[in-house]
Amino acid sequence: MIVDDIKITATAGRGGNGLAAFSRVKFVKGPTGGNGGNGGNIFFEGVADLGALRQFRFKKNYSAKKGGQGTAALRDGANADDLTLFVPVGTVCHNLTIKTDIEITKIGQRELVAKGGRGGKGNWYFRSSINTSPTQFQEGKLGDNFEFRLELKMIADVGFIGLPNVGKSSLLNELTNANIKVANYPFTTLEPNLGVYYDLVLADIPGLIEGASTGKGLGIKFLRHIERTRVLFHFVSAESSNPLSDYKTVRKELETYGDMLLGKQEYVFVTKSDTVSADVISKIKDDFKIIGKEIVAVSIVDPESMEAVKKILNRIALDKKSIV
Ligand SMILES: Nc1nc2c(ncn2[C@@H]2O[C@H](COP(=O)(O)OP(=O)(O)O)[C@@H](O)[C@H]2O)c(=O)[nH]1
Ligand SMILES: [Mg+2]
Repeated sequence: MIVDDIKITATAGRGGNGLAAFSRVKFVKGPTGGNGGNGGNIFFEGVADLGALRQFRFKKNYSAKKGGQGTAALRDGANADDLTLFVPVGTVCHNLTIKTDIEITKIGQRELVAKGGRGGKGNWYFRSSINTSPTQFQEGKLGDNFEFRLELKMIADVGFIGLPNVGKSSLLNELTNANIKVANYPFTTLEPNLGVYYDLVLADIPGLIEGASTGKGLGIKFLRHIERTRVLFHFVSAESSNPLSDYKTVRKELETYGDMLLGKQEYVFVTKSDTVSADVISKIKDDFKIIGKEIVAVSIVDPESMEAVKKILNRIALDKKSIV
């Protein structure tokens, strides 16, 4: 299971206290209390592992260590080690406490998200010509304590959308080694599945039904995974009594989610083309002419149509290279 939405708290380390101490050596009077070390910071760092949020399922509270206490003989406490939490590339880190968002988009991207408290000054720091024996010292400051919501928005290149049972998962299986459960009933795909086809990441989004935007079926929460996808493959089944109306149903749900999905480049895949006659396929293609998009008849048991799909994917891969 991919964990894609989870809350954690991050508490950076407290600074170490400064020390009030005096030299005990004869004739060498004066303050010798060192400063406290700084508390550990907390960082988020991007990794390729899409399952990385799983680690937060059971352990929800993360704390960095406290800075070392200042010691006598003017020795400062050690700065505490920083704590790094690894999150998948594509994670939006919402700081719920101070209402800011940071997005991790690259592997190795490292963001300071909770700053450790500063160490307190020891009494040596407070000496002056008028106060040669200060007893003053500071306590270490508290580190940041924030609550985060970590939301994974996968960065797929192509999103597979359509009603349930139209062959999305089957095609993904056929193209990649994703090996997803495929069955002839709605909602076998209960979470988005990802497959990799050469340089492209393909996301199979669980079937949308009429009313998904109002919470029917699996709802539309999975659509966030294709917010940043450039291309959509919109699947309609050749077996349907009215593929065009199926298409419109799904478009309506996309519209409710937000305009950003409607504007994407879209191919219409008329799937399971092996189950109907060539006449039916050309009638469906005619019906779809009014939407002005590329229509492709697809069947996973027809190698020729699979080649056509691969050609489209290769074209998308080339476009991707020219954009990056
Ligand atoms: N005859 C035929 N059946 C297919 C084809 N693609 C998928 N199916 C079947 O259609 C059903 C639903 O497929 P699935 O991939 O689970 O659909 P999804 O819900 O859109 O992911 C399964 O029983 C598949 O075996 C195809 O090209 N031809
Ligand atoms: Mg499926």
